[in-house]
Amino acid sequence: MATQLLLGDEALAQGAIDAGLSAAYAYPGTPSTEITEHILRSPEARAGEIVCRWAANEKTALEAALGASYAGKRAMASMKHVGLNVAADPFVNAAISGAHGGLLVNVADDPSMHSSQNEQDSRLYAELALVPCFEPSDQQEAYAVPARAFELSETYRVPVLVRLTTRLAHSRATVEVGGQRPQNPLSRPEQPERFILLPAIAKRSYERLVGHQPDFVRESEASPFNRLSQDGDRALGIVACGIAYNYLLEVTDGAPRHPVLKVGQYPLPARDVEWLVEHCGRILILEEGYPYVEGKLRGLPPRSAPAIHGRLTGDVPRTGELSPDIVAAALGLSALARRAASSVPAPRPPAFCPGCPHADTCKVLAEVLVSRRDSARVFSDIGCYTLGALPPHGVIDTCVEMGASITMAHGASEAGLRPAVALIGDSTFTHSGMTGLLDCVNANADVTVIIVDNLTVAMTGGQRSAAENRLVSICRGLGVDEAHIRVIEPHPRNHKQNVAVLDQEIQYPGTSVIIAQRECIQTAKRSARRGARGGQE
Ligand SMILES: Cc1ncc(C[n+]2csc(CCOP(=O)(O)OP(=O)(O)O)c2C)c(N)n1
Repeated sequence: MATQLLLGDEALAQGAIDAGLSAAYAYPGTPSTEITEHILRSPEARAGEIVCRWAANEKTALEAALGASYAGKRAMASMKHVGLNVAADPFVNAAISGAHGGLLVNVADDPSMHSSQNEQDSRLYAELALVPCFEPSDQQEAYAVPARAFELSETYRVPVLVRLTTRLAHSRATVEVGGQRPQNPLSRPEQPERFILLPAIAKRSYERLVGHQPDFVRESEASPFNRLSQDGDRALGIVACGIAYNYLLEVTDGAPRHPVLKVGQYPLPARDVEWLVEHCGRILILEEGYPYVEGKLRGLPPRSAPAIHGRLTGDVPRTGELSPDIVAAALGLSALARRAASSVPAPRPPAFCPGCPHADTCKVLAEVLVSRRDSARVFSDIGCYTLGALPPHGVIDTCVEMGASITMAHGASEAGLRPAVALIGDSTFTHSGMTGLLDCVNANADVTVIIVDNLTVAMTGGQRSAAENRLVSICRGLGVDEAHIRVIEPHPRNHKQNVAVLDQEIQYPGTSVIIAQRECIQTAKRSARRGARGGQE
C-alpha cells in the first residue's frame, strides 16, 4: 500500500485503473473533468495501454465504453450531471442490453450550480434505468468504489452509475492505493443477442433487469459502503448519504450521538432503513441534491411516525449543496467557527481574459446588431463565449443547454423573428450543433451561424477540440452553400472587415456560417511557454 494525495475525481480514476480498467471515454465538464485528465497523465495507464479519449460528446463516450464492455473489457464513461441528459439514451438502454465487461458511468453532480445551469440529481437516473448507484463519502471510498462497482457490473451484467458531487470531486485527501487487478481479456458476450434490442428480445432483457432488483437491494444491504450504527440516543435517527456522512463526522468529532445509516450504495438498503424507522423517534435525512431518500421515506401520504426531516421540511435548505455548517444547524449544534470574513475573497464577476478572441467577435456582433437590436436575436450556447451576455458586451440573448443555439435560432427564424443569429463554440458545435445545422440546411432556414473557433475546449481547461481545423469541411459536408461559409480572424486589426462579413451574411436569406478562428489566448500562452522550455511543462 502507498499513499497519494488525490482529488475525489482522481481517486475514482486511480481506483478504476487499479481495478483493471481497459478503456475510458469522456466529454469534459466541471466537476468531472479531472477523472479523465488523471488517466491521461497516469504512467500506469500508459504502461497498461489503457485507451483513454475525449469523445465528441457524452453519448458517444458512453456508447464507446459500451462497445469496449461488449468486447469483454472493463470500461467507463465520465461526464458532468447534465452530460447524462445527453447520454441518457445509451444509459437507459444499456441497462436493458446489459454490459459484458464491467461498465461504469461516472457522473459528477454540481449542487449549488457552481459551473452549471441546474443541480439535477443523478441518483434519479440510476433509478430510472433500474441500475445500482454508488455515492462515495470521501476520497478513500472514491478509490474503493470502482473495484466493487466493476464486480457488481460483471456479476449482474448491468452498467453501474457512480455519483460524485462537487466538493468531493474537487477536494484532496490522502488515499491509500495499491493492489492492481489485471485487465480482462478480449471476449464475446455469452448471449450476444441481448445486445439486439428488438422488442421481443428487449422484453426478455427488461424482465431480467426487473428480476434483479431484489438482488440489488440485497447487495446494498451487504455493501461495505452502507453502514448502520444502532448506537446512541434513539430519539433521532440520521440517514447520511455520500459526502453528507463526511460532514456528519466532521461536526460530531467522529462520534454522532444518534443511530446513523450511512448510505453509499443504492438502491437503499431496505433492512437498515426499516430498522431506523422502527426504532427512532424522528429521522433526519442529509443528502446532496434532491430530497430523493427523504421523499421515499416520507411516503405518500407522508408518514406521521416517525416524522421525517430534511429538505422538504426546511430543516435543511431545499436547494444548494450541503456544508458542515448546514449539517450542524440541522442537528441543532452550534455552527463551526467560520473563517474570518476577511479571508474569504469577495466574488468577482467572470470576464473574458485580456486578448480573448471571443471578445473581438462580440464587438463585431455589437456593431452589426446596433441598428437591428429591436428585431435581431442572438441565440447562444455554453462555453467561454457565453460571457458575451454580460456587460460590457450584452450581445447574447439565450444560453439554455449545449447545442441549443443553432436549433433555437432555426425555430425563432421560422416563427418570424429575424435576423436570427446563432453563436456557438467549436467544441459545442461538434458536441451537438452539427445536427441542428443540418436541419437549417434542409429547411434553408434564414439563420446566420457564427462558430467561435478558439481551437480548444477552453471552458473546461483547454482539452483538444474534436474537429480541429476541419470545421469548413464539416459545414461543407452538411450542405452549407460554399459561398456562405466564411472564415474570419477575430482580432482588433480585422474589426472593420469582420463587421462587413457579418453584415453581408445576416442579409443573406438562407443558412450561412461564419467561422471566427483564432487560438484561445490561454492555450496559446501555454504552448508558447512549453516551446520556451523545449516541450516540457
Ligand atoms: C451537456 C454538457 N456537457 C458538458 C458541459 C461542460 N461544458 C460547457 S461548455 C463546454 C465546451 C466549451 O467549448 P467550446 O464550445 O469550444 O467553447 P470555449 O469554451 O472554448 O469558448 C463544455 C465542455 C456542459 N455544460 N454541458
